[in-house]
Parts: sequence; C-alpha cells; structure tokens
Amino acid sequence: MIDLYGMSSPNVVKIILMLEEIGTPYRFHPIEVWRKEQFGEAFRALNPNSKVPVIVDQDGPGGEPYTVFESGAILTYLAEKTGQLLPAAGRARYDVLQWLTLQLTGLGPMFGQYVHFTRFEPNASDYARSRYTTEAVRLIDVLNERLTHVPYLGGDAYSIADVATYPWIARLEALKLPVDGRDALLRWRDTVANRPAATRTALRTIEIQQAGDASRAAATADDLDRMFGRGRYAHQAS
Ligand SMILES: N[C@@H](CCC(=O)N[C@@H](CS)C(=O)NCC(=O)O)C(=O)O
Repeated sequence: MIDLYGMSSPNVVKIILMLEEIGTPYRFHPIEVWRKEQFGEAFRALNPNSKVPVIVDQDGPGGEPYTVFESGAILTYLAEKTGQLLPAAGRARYDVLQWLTLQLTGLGPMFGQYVHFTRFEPNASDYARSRYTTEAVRLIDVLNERLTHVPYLGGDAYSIADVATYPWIARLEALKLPVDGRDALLRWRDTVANRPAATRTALRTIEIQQAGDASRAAATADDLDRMFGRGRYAHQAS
C-alpha cells in the first residue's frame, strides 16, 4: 500500500497516473498547500523541502515503510520496484531518463514560472511574462520535434518520461499555451489520454480538485505570501 500526499497539481497527477498504470493500491492524503500545511512540522518530517508529492511505501525496502519525495525520484522508485515503465539497462533506459530529466528540470520549473508570472504576480512585468512564455513555448516545440521521430518521449515504448510530461501537456489550452501546428505532440497526447489509467487519473484529479477548492478559496494574503516567498517572507540577496 502506498500513501500519497498531495493536491491536484501536475506534479502530483504524475504520481496518480503512475500508480494507476502499475496497479499498486494507494490512499490519497490531501495537503492544504494554499494554507501553509507544507511548512508545518508534520509535513516537513515527510519532505524537508515542503513540497508535494510525497509517497510513503508501507512495504518499502526491507519490508519497512519508506518515504520518497521529488516526483522524479518517486516515479523511478515505483518503476524499479515494479519493473514497469523504465527499461532495466542500456540505451533505452538512458533515453527515458533524459526525457524524464528534461521534464523535471526544464518543462516543470519553466511552466511553473510561466503560471506564476501570468497568474500570480501582483505587479506583472512584461519582461518576466515574456521570458517564461517564450521558454514554455520553446520547450513545447522541443517535445513536438522529438515526437515527430518517435511515438513516445523515451522512444518506442511508453515510459515514466511520458507519465511525468503528460499532466502538463494535458493542460496546454487551460494554460493558454499554443497547440496549433504541434501535431506530433497532440497525437501523443491523445494516445496517452486514451489509456485507461489516464481516464481513471482524470476522474480522480477532478475529485481531489473539488475537495480542495474550499481550502484554496480560504487562503489568506499571508498564506499566499508564504507560498510564493514574498512580503514578510521574502529574502534579500546580500
Ligand atoms: N521538484 C518538485 C516540485 C514539486 C512542487 O513544485 N510542488 C508544488 C505543487 S505542484 C508545491 O508543493 N507547491 C507548494 C509550495 O511551493 O509551497 C517535484 O517534482 O516533486
């Protein structure tokens, strides 16, 4: 049994999709991220970096419970534990790891900044908006180009690189990012969306989002400042 701590954001949806794909039973525990719960002592005992997702595998290595944070580490852990969605060795494995890492270090953080500066920046600056929009679109085009040559990001087979990337690409229109002309990316997105695990994940995500709406709506200005590191929580460079 896996305990998953999270919300309805793409970094957590990756893990739901993975758990649905590998068929491992899990329990979902909502974390009130908009109300500072990630900074509390109980959550920091799970992840000292104060971010979701986190899993606790009740049947971890040696039969003992084991905690994993960082979505890339979680996907790798679950793939290796079950022998699914990550080739065991060779070029195919490194192909998957490259495209997984691009999601973790490129697409995820850059889309995150794009969302921040287009939705949450109090005094919006054209410079930041343009910088992160440009980088988000550039990354979309990198994926589209890759998918004109291979059916899946890692190559011939569906893998954790696809699982990590799909929840962000599923939201392109909602994020007001361009899809026109990105035919290979859209073909890949449809293929993943039609997987039964992705259908189950979409339904589960809606439930989680609806259950979290009240908590999000109750966020105070101070809660938002804490989450975004601004106001009385901002640090200055020396
Ligand atoms: N690199 C981390 C990023 C996790 C992350 O940014 N989580 C967001 C939700 S998608 C979060 O916990 N935000 C709350 C905060 O930053 O205080 C991962 O891939 O797991």
